[in-house]
Amino acid sequence: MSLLAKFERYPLTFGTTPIEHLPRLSAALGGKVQVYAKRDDCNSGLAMGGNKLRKLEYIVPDAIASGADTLVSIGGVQSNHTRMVAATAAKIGMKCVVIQEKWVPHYDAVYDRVGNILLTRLMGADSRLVDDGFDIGIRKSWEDAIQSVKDAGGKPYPIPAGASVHKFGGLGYVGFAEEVANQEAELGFTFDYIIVCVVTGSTQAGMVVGFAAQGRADRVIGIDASGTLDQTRAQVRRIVDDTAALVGLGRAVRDDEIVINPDYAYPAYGVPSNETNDAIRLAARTEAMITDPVYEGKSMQGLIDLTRKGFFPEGSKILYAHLGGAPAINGYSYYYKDDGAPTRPQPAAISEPRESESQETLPPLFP
Ligand code: 5PA
Repeated sequence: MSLLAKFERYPLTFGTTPIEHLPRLSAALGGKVQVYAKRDDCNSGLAMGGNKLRKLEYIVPDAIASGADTLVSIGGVQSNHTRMVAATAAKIGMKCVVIQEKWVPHYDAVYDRVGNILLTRLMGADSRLVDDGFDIGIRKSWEDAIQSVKDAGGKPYPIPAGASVHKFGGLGYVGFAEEVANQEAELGFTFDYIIVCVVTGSTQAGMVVGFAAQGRADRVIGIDASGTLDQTRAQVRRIVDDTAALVGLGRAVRDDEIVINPDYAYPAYGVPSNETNDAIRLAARTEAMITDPVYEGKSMQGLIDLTRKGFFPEGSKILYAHLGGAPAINGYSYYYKDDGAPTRPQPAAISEPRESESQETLPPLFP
């Protein structure tokens, strides 16, 4: 029986997300492992969807029951989470205030006008830009926003960054783990590893609890994109414990069941390295799968690098959790302005193929 049976869920997504085989990406990485993606980036018709909606499905019933009229949340300027809170507010007929902090040392002329923040404004949220820097913790700017709603006679419902330290924030991704198990039964095989980007923690924490119930939490490899590993790890640990108690997992999750790899967060949260950009290009050019420079590009970089280093035993089936986030790439257009031109950058994984049979059978990408 589902660990989530006793919790109310307000549907914001289409339901079970597809698992897609990525044969051209697998071949470009040498063909020794097979890569699949679980497409949580395609999970909803609400403002381009993504991981936050799985979490918000378990938070909305509480928001409605509280009698609130305004959802109040926080993120960076190009936050996917604040976009999803704005979408949820529009869909359930509430108002929305979102604080957008200056989390990212990235300067692009239209960074605060396109992508996520454009959609957030379009959906009618009161989006407030503030100068504070990156921090996944509880923020004064957010508390001030909650107070400002009260001062104006409204009833706020607070949702923390990434919906992560909300009491129900971990539930959605417990459901992800159960969904994967059901899909594996249909597919006739099981995945050996799950790759997931981690920043505020509740996505991985929920998965860890869900997969712990199946005895394989340590197969969830978190790829840190925060660059503040200790804080992120501590937050994942806390959410795992709270969520495990909430769903009645029935045992403590050990520290070694929480796996977070810090190697791909450089140079900073929200700033892609050359390797991140190469990873984004490779996924785009082999599978037309769009990843972003802040989150999924970094977990894709981790997947690619770990595969090339031989971290995954030959024959492994790897499930890449695609959590959404593509709208932010519009704020990073300068990196890709020469792509597609004769002098365009070549992703290392394509321009310097490793020896492999399957690599040789690939059609040329840049004839
Ligand atoms: C985000 C988060 P967690 O925060 O649950 O660890 O998820 C990381 C993550 N992928 C992974 C995408 C596309 C994400 O948007 N985004 C935050 C945001 O404000 O958008 C919470 C940081």
